[in-house]
Amino acid sequence: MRKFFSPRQLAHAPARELHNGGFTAYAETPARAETILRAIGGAETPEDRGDAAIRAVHTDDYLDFLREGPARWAAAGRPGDAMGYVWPVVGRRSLKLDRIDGQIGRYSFDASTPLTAQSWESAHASAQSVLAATHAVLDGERAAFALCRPPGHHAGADYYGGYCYLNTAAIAAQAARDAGRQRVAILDIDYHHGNGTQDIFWDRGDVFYASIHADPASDYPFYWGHADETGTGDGEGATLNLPLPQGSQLAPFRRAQDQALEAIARFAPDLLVVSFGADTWESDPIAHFKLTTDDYAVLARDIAACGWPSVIAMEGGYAVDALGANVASLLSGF
Ligand code: OKP
Ligand code: ZN
Repeated sequence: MRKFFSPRQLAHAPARELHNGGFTAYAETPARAETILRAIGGAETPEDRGDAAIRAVHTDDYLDFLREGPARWAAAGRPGDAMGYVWPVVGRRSLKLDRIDGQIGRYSFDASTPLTAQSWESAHASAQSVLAATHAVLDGERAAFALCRPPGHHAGADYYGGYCYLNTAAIAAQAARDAGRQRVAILDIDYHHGNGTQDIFWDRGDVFYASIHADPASDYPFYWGHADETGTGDGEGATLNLPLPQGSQLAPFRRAQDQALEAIARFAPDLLVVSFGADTWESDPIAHFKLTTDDYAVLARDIAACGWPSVIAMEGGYAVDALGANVASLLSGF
């Protein structure tokens, strides 16, 4: 299988995050990518295809903010990484404010995702990796892997959060649409609900979004991912949320994935994007499912058996010592 990763994806390295009321070391580290890279025997560096496919998903003003926010933060005399502390209550106007703190609130949704001077470079490179994998599949590969880091599925068209800045799965799906594939499905098997991906395709019938994740009644991101969220307008019925309780092992996870795959089969996609998080692993430090390393090969075989050309985009997974083996197990199943 072809695999893609750019060394530029290592530059982004926030120092710390707000976690349960205190500051802790940032969980989404460059070491995650390095350990995956070692376990899968390296990856091709993607060519830089520029911004067009990113602009097909994200708004221009949001991308300007990702690039220019860190300099505005420094110009305000602030040390370290840009971090927000005030957000517009849902329903407030999306005002174009000059103050850096107001802008952070406007373009993000949580306090666990700092913006650094390197975030744009790494997020842009992460998008190039998923675009390279997508084009490999469009050109005939059965499956390709993008070692996306920073991850993407929490980022919306105009917001970042959950360690995500550019929505790589959405960029892949939209690139496939723009290359003439009529129907694209996204299967999100990260521990957390992919709220950004859901929002981006919420009112569209051409991209199906199915997610298996921890019940948002108990887990981040809380405000998305409930079973009654099914899309709207042309997208009514094209979103499928399958929340599971903390502690879930392979059996219930596999049943939920079968349900998702059956729904995707009815949708009949021309291409599948898999948002893969290994934070479903039994000892992940920030998550609470109970999958084993071998389980990822089982899940991957079930997906591969459906026969859809597949782009696999890396999302979460924070047990760095086990991460390489977990990703290698998943890829072995394809
Ligand atoms: C990103 B991905 C809980 C803080 C939650 C954000 C989690 C982002 C997960 N105290 N931090 O879906 O793996
Ligand atoms: Zn996650």
